[in-house]
Parts: sequence; C-alpha cells; structure tokens
Amino acid sequence: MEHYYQPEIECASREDILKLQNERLVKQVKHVYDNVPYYRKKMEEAGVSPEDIRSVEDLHKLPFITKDDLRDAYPYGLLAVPLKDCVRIQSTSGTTGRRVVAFYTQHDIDLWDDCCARAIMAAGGTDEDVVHVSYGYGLFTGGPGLNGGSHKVGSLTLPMSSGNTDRQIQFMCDLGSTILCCTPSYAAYLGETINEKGLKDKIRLKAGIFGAEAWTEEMRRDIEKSLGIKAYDIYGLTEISGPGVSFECSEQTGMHINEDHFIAEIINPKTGEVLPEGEKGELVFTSITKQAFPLLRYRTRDICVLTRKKCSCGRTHVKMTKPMGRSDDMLIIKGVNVFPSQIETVLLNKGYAANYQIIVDRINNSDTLEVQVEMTSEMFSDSVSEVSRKEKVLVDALKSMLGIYAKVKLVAPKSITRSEGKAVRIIDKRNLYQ
Ligand code: DLL
Repeated sequence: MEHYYQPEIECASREDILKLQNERLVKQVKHVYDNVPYYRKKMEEAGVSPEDIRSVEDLHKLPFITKDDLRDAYPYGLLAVPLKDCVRIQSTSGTTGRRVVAFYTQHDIDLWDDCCARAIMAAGGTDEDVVHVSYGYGLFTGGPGLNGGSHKVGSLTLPMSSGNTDRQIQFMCDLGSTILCCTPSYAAYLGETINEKGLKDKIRLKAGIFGAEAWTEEMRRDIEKSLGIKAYDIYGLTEISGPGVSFECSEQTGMHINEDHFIAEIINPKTGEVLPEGEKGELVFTSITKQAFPLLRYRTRDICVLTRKKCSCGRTHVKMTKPMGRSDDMLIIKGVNVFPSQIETVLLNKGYAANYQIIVDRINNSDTLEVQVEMTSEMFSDSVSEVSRKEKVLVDALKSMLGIYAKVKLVAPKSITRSEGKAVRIIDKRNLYQ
C-alpha cells in the first residue's frame, strides 16, 4: 500500500525546517530578482538587494506584493521562467476586476500535488479510498489540486467537478465514494439532498475535505451529522498554488501550513508591521519552492492567527486558524465591523441551516442590513405571528452579536439559490469599492 504521508518533513524539528527555509528563501529571492524585472524594480525601490536576504529573519526587509501588483503585471509580468517551461495556467474565482492568473511548471504541479496529497492523508486517505472531487475543474484550482493529490496518494479518483447533484449522489452510491472534496456549502447541500432522498444508508463516505470559503464550527457539525463523516478544513489560494497551502489533521484545531514550501507571517494590515505568534492579523506568504510564479511576501488579506503549540498528530508545521474574515471584505455597516461568519454563527446556533443571504444597502445616507434566512421545513406551516416572533428572536440575537440592528426576513425553504461552488452570501448594494 502506498503512503504519501511525509513524516521526515511534516514532523521535522523546528531547526531542520528553518534550515531548509533559509536555504530555499535565499535561492528563491535570487531567482526572482534575476528573472522578474517587475520584482527587481520593486526591490530596488525598497532599497533591498538579494544579498540582504540571508535567512528568514531578513524576510521583513522585502516589500509586500499585493493583488494590485498581480493585476498591474497581468498576464506575464511576474513570470519567472520562459513561457515554454510552463505547463499549466489556473485563475482565481474573483468576479470583479481583472482575474489573477498563475503559472506552473511541471515541478510546481508536482509540489502542489504533494501538498494536496498530504491533506488527503491527514484526513485518513489511503490508496484504498475512492476520492470524490466535486470542486470545480477548469481555471479554479479546487478540482485540479485535489485530483492531483488523490493520484499521488494512489486513491481511486472520481473527477466529478461541480453540478448535477443527482448524478453526484448516484455515483457516490454506485462507486462507494469514501472521501468527498468540495466547498462546505456544496457539502451541506449534498447532505440535505441525500437525506431528503432517504439515501444516507447507501453512501459510504467517511471523510470530507472542505475549503475555498469561510465556514464555521457549527456548519462543520451540521455537515458531519448530515453526511455521517468527519469534516476537515483545507485552505489555499491560487496566487500561492491552490488548495493544500494548509490543511487540518486529526486534531482539527487549525490547519498545518506546508512550511517546506511556504513561509507564513502575520502582519498588522494597517501598518504592515510583523506581529508575534498568537496575534491576530493578516496572513502573508512567501513561496520558496515554486519556479514559474513565485510570490514573495504576498498579502492574502485573510485574517487569522498562527500557533506553534505541539500538535497531537506529530506534525510540527505551524498551524493557522480558520480565516476569521478578510482585511478587505469585512463589512463596515454604520461604522461597525461585521464579519459574515458572526451572522452565520447566530443562525446556526438558532437551529437554521446555512442557507442565508446578507443584503447591505444605503438608504438616505444610512446603512441598512438585512439577513434573509430560509425557514426549516417544519416552520413552513407556522402562523404569520409565529414567523414574526421567530424573526424577532433572530433580530435580538444578531443585535447582541453584532451590536447593530439587522432586519431579518424568514423566507420559504429552498428559495435561496443553491451554490455548486462558493456560495454568494453577501449582496452589498452600496458598491463602495467601485
Ligand atoms: O479557493 C483554493 C482552494 C480550493 C482552497 C479548494 C481550498 C479548497 P481562490 O479561488 O484563489 O483559491 O480563493 C482564495 O479563498 O484567500 C480565502 O479568502 C478563501 N479560502 C480558501 N480556503 C479557505 C478556507 C481557492 N478553508 C481565497 N476557509 C483565500 C476560509 C478560505 N476561506
């Protein structure tokens, strides 16, 4: 039986990891400086040369790179190898502005597959599993990433892609899928549909690897219950490779970052100052092994905390919490910072499923917040006054969580459009960023 778990790296001592990171960082900075004029200019402007970077301790001397830089340099401006050496392009799922494209050599694909293979192994995957990949294939990294990881593990891989829920469920039953990979919102929808069809006894799923969007612990419990599985989080972003930058292990208390490939920092998003371990801030990655599209100090805009507490799984790589929001998409409503995950926590705590929409508007120069949430099927026969009472309960709970008033509208079950990819939860009609 083939095993892809790499204990010599994943469980290496901090000293060994640092040694590896130092060597790789020095090499990577030189590679980038020599081959990417855009970077060379940025480094020169910041008054830093490759010789100034001798170890991870010098990382802070390098300038940050942001999505704006990626857009400026679109499409080939950050490429660090000749185009003929690239074998793949992937792209972010962003819907506004210019898309971000990332390039991969075969070496980059191999390393990315390694990272996803580690994630599958950490969720208990082996070559005896049937890995059902319902992330989208194509430009989005979800499908190709988990597909490649599953091949490395030697599992039987079902490249389902997203959509056609009936067919997903039929294949799941007929082929005995054991590990499901998709967004948490699609996992919740699959669970809901499987239970409605009375097919829970016919599925053999044991684990799920869910990521690409924010999801709460409450949602994890819901999915675990409805599908009868253990649900693992996986994180990543196209700019840095795709899924598998970090992943959960059996302890499920954060995601191990593949530190042999990516150096993580937490910074104060306002000042750019590097924060000590345990402090909440914006996650920044430096990719130290990629050839085609190596980013140094890329600002992810994801807010989280890093911890080096000993993990019971034996892995020593630093852990990140689930992203707690984004430094750029946090909603500011009536001057109050609102994270959509806070609203989701309230809804799930009150017994609703994660089928909701947040509508933000500005009327007569005043911000409004409305939360539309689907009633459960039991509630659908409630009287009008009972529905109003339940709405009031949610209004109060949201007020106490957020500190501001949110109008709540209970809507009919299944009336909010289901997502086969990332759910569209926020409709911000204010268009503040245009
Ligand atoms: O979402 C890569 C991915 C695919 C990750 C499949 C996991 C599974 P992008 O489309 O470039 O890449 O979006 C990256 O999505 O900066 C986060 O804000 C968010 N994100 C990704 N994973 C998680 C997660 C893929 N587990 C952006 N929890 C990132 C919360 C996540 N947010």
